[in-house]
Amino acid sequence: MFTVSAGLALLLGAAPLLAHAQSSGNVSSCPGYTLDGLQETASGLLAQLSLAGKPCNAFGTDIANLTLAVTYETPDRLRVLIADAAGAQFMLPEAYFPRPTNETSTEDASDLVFNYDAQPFAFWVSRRSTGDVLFDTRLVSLPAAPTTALDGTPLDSFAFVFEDQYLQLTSSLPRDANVYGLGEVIATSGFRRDIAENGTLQTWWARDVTDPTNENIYGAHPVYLEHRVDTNGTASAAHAVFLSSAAGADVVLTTPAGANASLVQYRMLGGVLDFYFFAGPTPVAAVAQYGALVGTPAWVPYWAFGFHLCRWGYLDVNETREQVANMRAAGVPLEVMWNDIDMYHARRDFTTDPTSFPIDEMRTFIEELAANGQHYIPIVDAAIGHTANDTDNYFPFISGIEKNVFVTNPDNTTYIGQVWPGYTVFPDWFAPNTEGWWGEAITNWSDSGIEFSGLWLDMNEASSFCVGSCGTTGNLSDTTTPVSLPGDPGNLVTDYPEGYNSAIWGPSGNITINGTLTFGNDTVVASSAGFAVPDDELAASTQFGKRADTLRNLNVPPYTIHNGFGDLSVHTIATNATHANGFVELDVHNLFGYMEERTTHLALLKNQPDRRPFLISRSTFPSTGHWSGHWLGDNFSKWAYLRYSIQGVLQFQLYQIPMVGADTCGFIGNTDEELCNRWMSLSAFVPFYRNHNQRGALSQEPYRWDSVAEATRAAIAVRYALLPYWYTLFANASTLATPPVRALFWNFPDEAELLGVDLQFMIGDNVLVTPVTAPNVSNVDGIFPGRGNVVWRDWYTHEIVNATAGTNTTLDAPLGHIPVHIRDGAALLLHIQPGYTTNETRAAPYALLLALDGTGAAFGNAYIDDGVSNPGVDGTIANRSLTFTVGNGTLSVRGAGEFKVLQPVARVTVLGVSTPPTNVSENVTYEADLGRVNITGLALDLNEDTTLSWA
Ligand code: MIG
Repeated sequence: MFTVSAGLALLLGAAPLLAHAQSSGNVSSCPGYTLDGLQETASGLLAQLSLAGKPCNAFGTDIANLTLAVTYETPDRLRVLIADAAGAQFMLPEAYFPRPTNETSTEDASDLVFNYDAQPFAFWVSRRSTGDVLFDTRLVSLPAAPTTALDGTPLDSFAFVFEDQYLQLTSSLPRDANVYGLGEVIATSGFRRDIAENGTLQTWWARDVTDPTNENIYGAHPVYLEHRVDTNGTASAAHAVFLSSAAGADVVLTTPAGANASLVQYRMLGGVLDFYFFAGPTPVAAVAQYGALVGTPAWVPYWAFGFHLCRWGYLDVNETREQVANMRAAGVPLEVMWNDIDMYHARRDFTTDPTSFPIDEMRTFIEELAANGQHYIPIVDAAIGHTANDTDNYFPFISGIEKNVFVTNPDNTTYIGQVWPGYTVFPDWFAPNTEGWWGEAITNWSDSGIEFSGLWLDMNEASSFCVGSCGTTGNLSDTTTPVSLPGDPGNLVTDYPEGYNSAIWGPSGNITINGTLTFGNDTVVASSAGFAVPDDELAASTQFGKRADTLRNLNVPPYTIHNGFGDLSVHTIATNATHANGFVELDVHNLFGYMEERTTHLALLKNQPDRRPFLISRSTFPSTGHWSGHWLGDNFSKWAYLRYSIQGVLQFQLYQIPMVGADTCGFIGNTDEELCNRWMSLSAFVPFYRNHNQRGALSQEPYRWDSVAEATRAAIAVRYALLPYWYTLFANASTLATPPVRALFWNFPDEAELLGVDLQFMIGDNVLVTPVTAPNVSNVDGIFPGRGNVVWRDWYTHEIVNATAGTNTTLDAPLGHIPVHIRDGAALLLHIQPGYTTNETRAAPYALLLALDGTGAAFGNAYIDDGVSNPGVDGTIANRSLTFTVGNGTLSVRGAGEFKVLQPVARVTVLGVSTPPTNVSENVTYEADLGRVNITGLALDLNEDTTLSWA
């Protein structure tokens, strides 16, 4: 079972491996644990667990003594921590994570109940109100292990195993359980994870890879939401389970042959088992309870909800500036212009190329943007270029060396990898000087002329092109093959969307990029044979002086997780690299992106304490949302990836990183007019709305095709009208942790037919989006939740949808039109007149859309502030919170808060009115066919409480 790849074994030699415990690879003989010494505490219990027999040493060394700590932290959150008694295993360092402090509750107050068997030790968590068992390591309903093979890996045994390099814990679940999360992943099964016999084998190991399906990608999120609906469809309950661990891991979801239950099995490469259970019982509540633990999402500036334009391959400032002008000329709103690594000098962070992006011109360009109410975001790569010689005066590298801020080798020399600048070093976010050094580099860049409004954090898995270390200074592996970038001669982008037909959509040649990449003083190689890894034992012995008991194999952990790249050090930092605090890369690999996001957010805040930092980052981890948003990475210009983008957005709502979106129109390969048209329409209803393209692919800015420009203008008009609603949902996220975008069943939890729906989604409680996700069609099927008890009205026409309850309805959706519907009972505050920028949009008055329910009632609320000031972690800024309540033909507006709202409500539209208003006039009209009352010419002051009647 334990194999080392031939090449790697050769490089490592036999010696280091012999120093480690012999692994049996046989989990089925593991003895389990016995619980004793139980003590009840005010908020739970403490106990010891001792190994119940001969160590099996399956994938490392069994740890004989464990501690169990059960804490009822709040009425809806239960923590179950199983850790080694010695405290030598890696635990997430609390100092770096936003966590509630000292929250304790009691068992009596909780709907979750912890239960256990002492011998062999097993535990289960049940729901007091229903008696439902939510999580259960007794595995009573599973066939005797070992059982079926899954994806080629044996599902070895269900034993509870706690070793220095392998933890295994299995819980049974209801047969065919509805499980969501456990990514980051692009699952071909959809948002709902596949739990059939050959269900899911998900790996957690952050990886820079062009989006594969069903494999580990950029981030690791060991959290799932499980939803149960009884067969009558009358009762439902959701809960969530979070394993707070950064360990590389596999997690398995399957229904073993012959079992009347399904299971989830965790296989962790180390650390401790730190589980949190969240009681729900609604999906939204369960997600919010998770957010209350890992930290509420960062406040998003108002402008960040505008449209963002980016590509790899805007080769100079003029080409970048031209996009801004072309967008303006086409009348397609552009809020934020981005640059990729093309802007850099010698591919180095915090530089601009003196020829193609002269700093003075950049300063002027960014000032022009600002003068027009627009913004600028540049890229920041994770790796820092290594200087070539003593005269190479690259300050971020030189000062970083002085300040000891880089990841090291086990012998304390600087760890060297390779990325776009050639040889590179990597910030060690755990080192004490890193935050100051990083903040200084950022400030210097901004002060020099790159006055950005936000930053784009890329390559932070972290990506590196050698397999592990490239060697040490003076002894670097040979550089032979220069990297050929997409778009370079010989590397043209020739792929098109499924079903692309040049006869219909017109010819499109391949673009050759003019201008070659030179790599400064280094030549970049695509990969390297060099794997100069010093003896990992050294690294092990530096861990806080821990691990005197055992030596871990840091290079090749005995259990092989199913990393898509195979060995763990491929395309990233070697697992034996060393960080401050004695942390080794093996333990903190999945935290690299998270720590960069946290450090960058704090650095920006330090420079400008009053302004909300805005970050979009690639590699994420639980709590990322507190500091940063996320884009879904390197997708393909394919219809399949347009569809996958929806499950991606939904996943990240669950992960509490709600500011998320895909590379619209697709990143890799050429897009086409139809795909780009539909995708620009879809992404207008997704929080982070950015069109981004690969170097060398056909240009895909929305103005390139008339139909795409038109579709984009139409979709943005809706998006910008809805901005007060979006902004309120995000304010709720930042204060209450409720997710802005919802899977349909999150809002309608009793309707089992919605459990697998992931091509439609909702914005908050009230807006249903039904995008077209396939080529060559002019209609789309969608389900309208509520089983006939909800009236859905078309956003554009206000007509009531004639929907069939509980099943699909076919809607007209010609190219350029995206169906959007409003739930009855909604009162939505809108911008009356979408402008070119969000500033212009906010400078016009508001409108209210009141969609009455069957009783003539509607309700809504809105949160308004200046859109940029930073309320801080727990603080508030001047704001105004409004409620809109409608009944008996009267709207009542109530407000609280001191923020002065400059714009009045100029128009109120009421839908669902069956009796004509009493005072019809020029400003009060009634359309009987729509049941619509239109009240115009108003100036309702939102700083005062008011009422308005039409009955
Ligand atoms: O290895 O900076 O995901 O958005 O355009 C490619 C160039 C590096 C990967 C990012 C992509 C970006 C690209 N980067």
